[in-house]
Amino acid sequence: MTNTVIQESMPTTKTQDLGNYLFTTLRDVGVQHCFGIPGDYVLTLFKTLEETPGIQAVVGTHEPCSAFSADAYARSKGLGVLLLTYGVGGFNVMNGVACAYAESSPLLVISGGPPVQDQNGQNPFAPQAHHVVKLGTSQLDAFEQITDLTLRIDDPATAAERIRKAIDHTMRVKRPVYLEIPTDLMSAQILIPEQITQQALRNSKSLDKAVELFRNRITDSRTPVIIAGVEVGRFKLQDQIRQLGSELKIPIVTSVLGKGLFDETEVGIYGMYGGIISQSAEVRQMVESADLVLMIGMKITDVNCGAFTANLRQDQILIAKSDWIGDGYLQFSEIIPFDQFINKLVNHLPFADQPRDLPVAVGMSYPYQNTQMDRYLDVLNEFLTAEHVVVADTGDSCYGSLLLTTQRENGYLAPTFYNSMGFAVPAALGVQLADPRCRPVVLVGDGAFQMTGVEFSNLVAWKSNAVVILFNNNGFGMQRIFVDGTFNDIARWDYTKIVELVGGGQSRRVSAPEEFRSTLKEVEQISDVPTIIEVDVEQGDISTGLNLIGDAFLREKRGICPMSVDETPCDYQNHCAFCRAVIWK
Ligand SMILES: Cc1ncc(C[n+]2csc(CCOP(=O)(O)OP(=O)(O)O)c2C)c(N)n1
Ligand SMILES: [Mg+2]
Repeated sequence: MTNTVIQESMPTTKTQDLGNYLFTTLRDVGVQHCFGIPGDYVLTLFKTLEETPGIQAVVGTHEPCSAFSADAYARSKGLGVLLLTYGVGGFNVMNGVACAYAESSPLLVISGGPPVQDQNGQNPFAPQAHHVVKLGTSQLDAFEQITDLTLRIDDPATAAERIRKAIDHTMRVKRPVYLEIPTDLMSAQILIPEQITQQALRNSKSLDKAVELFRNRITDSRTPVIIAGVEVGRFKLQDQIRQLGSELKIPIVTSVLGKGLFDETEVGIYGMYGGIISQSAEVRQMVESADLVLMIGMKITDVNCGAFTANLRQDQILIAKSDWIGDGYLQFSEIIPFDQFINKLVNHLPFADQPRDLPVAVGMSYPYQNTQMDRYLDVLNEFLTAEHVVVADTGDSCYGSLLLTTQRENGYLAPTFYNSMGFAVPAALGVQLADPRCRPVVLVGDGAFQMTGVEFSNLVAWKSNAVVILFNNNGFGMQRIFVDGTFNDIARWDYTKIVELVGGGQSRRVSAPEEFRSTLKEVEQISDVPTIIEVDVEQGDISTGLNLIGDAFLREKRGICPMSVDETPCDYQNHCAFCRAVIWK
């Protein structure tokens, strides 16, 4: 039997306003906020949204901000929604949607579009509508490159089914989907089938074989380790992975992109592994010496392998992720749904008596005290509790904070793979609206803050208690370690004045770790408004985390093996990292 998706639809009986159907369906799957900026191509939908109870619009300061907010919301809630006007709105979010694609975030992009009859109009006398760049199809075509599926509504008879398909697909594949709704159909009465798109997955022989392979290899292993990757969070499989770890006595670490999937102080969780950027030398040693490494939901990216320093052999590895279930050599030929596979594996527990014991906890606290950034991060580490989600922007904020110990499930959020600047301040809004019980701790550089920091305005408007920590090192610090020049200098702003500009929040400025500690103590007590703390960092000072990964990347860029410290080829002769050996060969 094959693993086909069967879609069925039943005869239609009733009709409903399109917008009303769209927003009530979204609300029924748990979406309470839609992010975006109105424009005349989408105003009708914004009005319907306003009139629909239980779901509301969050209007950003700039569409790129809305995209990051919706991405963060999607990662936390399981579905995020962008609502945009055509052209100016659509093209403005493309970087954020690309980020969501790269980082496997279930983001539904809904854009208004030109009326149906205008879309492919060849009439030379028809005036071209504003915001339409080339053709009425251009925006949809562009989104094909950065989404998993593009759909346009063109008929009231099939509109409901397409809306349902767009929502289901986004939630199933955990990637962005683009849905375009022409202005002339936005308030159309659409036909609602009694039952739409039922999906059934048949059992598959490959699924059973894959479970058997994993079971046998785990049973034979004496020192297995699980690396839990980002997809474990997207598919919300943390409990299943915990169960695997505890019943089979297998220590669990996360990958770099999976950082924060678990409370990092939890029993059975041993921190983050990523070659040179591992949370401690002991974590690295434990993973690299394991006789079986179960990579579960882990993307194979340069950052995830610690810039090619992850020292794992192909024969050590078993892989289970959405596009590959198998070992380091062979993938099962049929696509097996990742979550179905994990659930089936867990349902067979325990496989046999496990003679193993979990290792004792390994050192994980922030281990470096070398630089000013290290000392700031060390102070921050003292303050992190089960309430905090660390939201890190690209730059030293991200690479430095990888070595923090977060104490909450889903306690770390960053664009660690796609690495877009400008993510963190808007993402803090998204993650807190998705989960009002969390308190975001935003780490952002001065450069990234200049891109989207004005979204602090919405943190104020939505009464967030986020703490925005802005590391001001006078420019693009991370770029300086690769190639420096005046292009890495940026204008010096008085960042604390943002609270005057937007009319709310509190601000502080500190210039030494001790002062940072007393300020954090004070800010802990501020519960009703966001705070921004500008932290002075000497130009050129970077954290040990950034130094380690930056150095490995620098070697790779120069064609030197990142694994060999003395610049001679390593034992593996340019096949040093598992990612190169296994996936890229
Ligand atoms: C949108 C975007 N533009 C450019 C870059 C390239 N880039 C990566 S890090 C960086 C500098 C970041 O500066 P800042 O936010 O101040 O953080 P720092 O490196 O100083 O810690 C730049 C320009 C990027 N990653 N994303
Ligand atoms: Mg900077």
